[in-house]
Amino acid sequence: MSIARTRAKRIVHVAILAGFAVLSPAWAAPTARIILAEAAGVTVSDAWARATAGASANGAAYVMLMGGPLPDRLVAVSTPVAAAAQVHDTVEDHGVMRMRPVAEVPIPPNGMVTFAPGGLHIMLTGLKQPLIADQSFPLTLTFAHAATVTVDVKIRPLGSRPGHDAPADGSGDMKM
Ligand SMILES: [Cu+2]
Repeated sequence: MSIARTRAKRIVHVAILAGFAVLSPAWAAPTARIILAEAAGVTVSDAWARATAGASANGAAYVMLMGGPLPDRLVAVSTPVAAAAQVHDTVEDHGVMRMRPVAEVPIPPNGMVTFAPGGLHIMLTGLKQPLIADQSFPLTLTFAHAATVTVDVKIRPLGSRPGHDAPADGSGDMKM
């Protein structure tokens, strides 16, 4: 009974998304933002990372997630350029900014989740190659419901700030 209901809900979900895709092609988006990939129900855009200095073993990547009509969750990230990729958040602990792993990132319906320096980021540990400005690398995002999607992460020069549409977080010297 419950399995049948879940399947029925999933079919409706897919049908709604298919209709949405037909009515709202990416080129009709009102903003100038480059849509890198549109998973079923979750849109991933503005994927970027800072170039790494020297032989740094770690890096960080940032994305913008736009929720679809139903709630979803980002449950895993991976990339061939690092031994491990994991979502981290940045929290203040007695005046000290610390990073902590985040198992899942909730994506509210039609809500936007912005990864940015000083906040949510995708920690890349054990980099297998330096991240060189103006190059890019693939990043795969796995969601609880939406289809898995792989986006191209643009590497920006060291010290670059988030895109114009990301909030200024005043994180100053935060590197991750
Ligand atoms: Cu981190």
